[in-house]
Amino acid sequence: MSKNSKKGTRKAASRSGTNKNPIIIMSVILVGLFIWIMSQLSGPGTPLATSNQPVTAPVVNGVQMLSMNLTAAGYEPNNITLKKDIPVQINTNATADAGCVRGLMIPDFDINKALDVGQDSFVFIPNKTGNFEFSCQMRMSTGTINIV
Ligand SMILES: [Cu+2]
Repeated sequence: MSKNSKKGTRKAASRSGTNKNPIIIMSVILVGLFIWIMSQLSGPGTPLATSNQPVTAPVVNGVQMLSMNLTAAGYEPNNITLKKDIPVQINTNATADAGCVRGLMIPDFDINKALDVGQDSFVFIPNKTGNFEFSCQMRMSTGTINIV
């Protein structure tokens, strides 16, 4: 009896020593699984609020017409291709929560607008070619105008 119980405690002691490895392996698997789940949640499959696809403006009665949504997420579209020397009318539609995105600066064309909630518009002549940035006054939300 006493021999058996001694054997039993020795076995238990040696087992608890080897039990450390499965615990470490389990922790590594759990941490790995957690990292994988987090990467799936914030992966490249998540759709963006604003599109980066270049948008062109159709010419109507000699004016390039472009519709632009102003929201808390920024300018949509925010990548615009225009033709040089043809006047552009930007028709804006701003949500009530658009905040500073209702401000629109194009410094290269001396444009600094404060646009109304709902519909508003402004016109300018893109008289030089190149890539130009537009943004809110604090430059938190930005976009690109490519004039060709
Ligand atoms: Cu801003």
